[in-house]
Amino acid sequence: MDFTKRRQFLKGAGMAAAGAMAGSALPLDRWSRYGFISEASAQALPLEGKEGLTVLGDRPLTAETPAHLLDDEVTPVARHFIRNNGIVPTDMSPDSWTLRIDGLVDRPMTLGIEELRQRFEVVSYRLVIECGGNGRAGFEPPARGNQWTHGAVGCSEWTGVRLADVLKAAGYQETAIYTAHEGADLHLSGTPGKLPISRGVPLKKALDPYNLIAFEMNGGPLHPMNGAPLRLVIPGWPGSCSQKWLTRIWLRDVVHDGPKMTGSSYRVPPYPVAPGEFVPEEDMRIIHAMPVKSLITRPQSGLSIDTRELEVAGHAWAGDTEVARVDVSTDYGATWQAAELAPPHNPHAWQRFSAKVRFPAPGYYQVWARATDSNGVSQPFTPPWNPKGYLNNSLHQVSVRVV
Ligand SMILES: Nc1nc2c(c(=O)[nH]1)N[C@H]1C(S)=C(S)[C@@H](COP(=O)(O)O)O[C@H]1N2
Ligand SMILES: [Mo]
Repeated sequence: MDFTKRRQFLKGAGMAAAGAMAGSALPLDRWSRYGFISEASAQALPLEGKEGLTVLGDRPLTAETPAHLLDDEVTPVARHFIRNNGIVPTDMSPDSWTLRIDGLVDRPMTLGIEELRQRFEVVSYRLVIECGGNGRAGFEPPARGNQWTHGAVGCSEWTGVRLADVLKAAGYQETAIYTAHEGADLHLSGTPGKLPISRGVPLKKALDPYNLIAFEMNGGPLHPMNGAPLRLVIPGWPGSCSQKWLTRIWLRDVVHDGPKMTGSSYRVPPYPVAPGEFVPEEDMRIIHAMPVKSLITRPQSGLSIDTRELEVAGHAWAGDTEVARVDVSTDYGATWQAAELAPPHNPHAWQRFSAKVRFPAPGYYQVWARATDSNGVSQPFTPPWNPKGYLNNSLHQVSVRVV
């Protein structure tokens, strides 16, 4: 992190430069005014502690990470993307935070963060969170919504308690089939009590032992824009299932129908459609596991090199399953070469791949990567078009000029 630049930046924004610099204790009171501050500082404030992100929008704040800044095996807090749907809560203090577990449970509970730590086993996992709309910018004709390119994805190390353990302790009932998640952020209209987003997952997925109710990110506090002080992490499914600023989980005997669960939100047609084709809303189906995908994080696209050999590297992940292989091509898919592929650090972590490629002659090249999951399903060459522009897992490519 370039501290000098950041200090100047903060001065420019008319703010004290102390405090957040150390990077450990984030000054929550300063962040928390987001949503109630002038437009000039609206962009600057929430991005404190973030580095190199591309802001797509500021109301709500959405920011993605350029592919070459996602090279780390564990995504640094500063480089984890931000997808807000509403106005960030004003109070994120961990000491007074409570989580309510209710609905179809035998023992409804209200738990503080310290209580969660005491009562349940605390575990740390590296877990991929990817926005369901990541890659939307690649659709033609364009799909409305945030025009994410490749960087609405991250794999940080999350520490917390297992969602499954908490649901078991609450005694989920036989009739419960779906979770419903609520957070403390507010609808953009500012209407008190109106939620911007409340999603859920089938109980079967909720009981996956790798879902966390997380209170730490990479061994420190959660970043305010990533859901401090408490969030869900439901890896492998659209990021929207991972409720930030988590206040309540209730169990239901119907498919949850909260904001962004219904209509065409996070839904795709169950059959392939032509680009631009109209799909009736009642045909749209809720997205479950995310498809197999890979991202080239090295080299940065646009590189010029004066050697014939180059190390290509990145990550691959595959929703609820594992990546079995990654192949790379430097000739538009005419020939392929197997990359080295590491096993995941734990289930639902992304997997590192790398390959040494050779360029036969000077010129312009595209390097492509293509991952295949353990079911033998590979990434498509062309984004499978759908009305809301979800699940673009087509091949990532970077360009290289050999001089
Ligand atoms: N309370 C709340 N939780 C939320 C959201 C939100 O707007 N409010 N956005 C969701 C979406 S759409 C995504 S992709 C992820 C993004 O997590 P991140 O911002 O920490 O990267 O958070 C999810 N959880
Ligand atoms: Mo998302």
